[in-house]
Amino acid sequence: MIFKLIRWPLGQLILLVDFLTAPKRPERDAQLQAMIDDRTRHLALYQFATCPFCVKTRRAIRRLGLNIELRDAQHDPKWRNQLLAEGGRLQTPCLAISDDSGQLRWLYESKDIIAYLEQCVATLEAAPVQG
Ligand SMILES: N[C@@H](CCC(=O)N[C@@H](CS)C(=O)NCC(=O)O)C(=O)O
Repeated sequence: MIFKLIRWPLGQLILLVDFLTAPKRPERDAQLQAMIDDRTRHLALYQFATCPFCVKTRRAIRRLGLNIELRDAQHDPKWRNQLLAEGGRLQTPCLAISDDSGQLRWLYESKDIIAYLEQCVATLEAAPVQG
C-alpha cells in the first residue's frame, strides 16, 4: 500500500532527474549516423517509462546517439502482450532484435542490452565510411 502511494511521485522524480541530467547525443558525421540508423532500424526497446533499468537503457541509447523505437509495454496492450507471448516474460527493458527474415530475438537485462548496443556502435565506428 505504502509502496503504491510513493510509486507515482517516485516515478515522476525519476523522469525529472533523467530529463535534467540527460546525456548529450554525440555529434557525428552524417554518413556514419545514417549507417548506424540503418543498422539499428531492426531494433525496438520494450520498456516502462519510469522503470529505473529502462531509464538507464534509454540514457545509453541517447549517449550512443541511437534512434531506436521505444515501445510502451506498460500501457500499450499490443506491446505488453507481444513481449509476454514472444519474449516469454513481462520484464523490461527488453530489446527485440529482428533479423533479415523478420525473425525476432528477445534480449533481456539492461546490462546485456547496453553492451549489445555499444558493440553495434563500436563495430560501425571502426569500419571505414564508404565514399
Ligand atoms: N536485472 C533486470 C531488472 C529489470 C526489472 O526488474 N524490471 C522491472 C521493471 S523496473 C520489471 O520488469 N519487473 C517485472 C518483472 O520482473 O516481472 C535489468 O537490469 O534489466
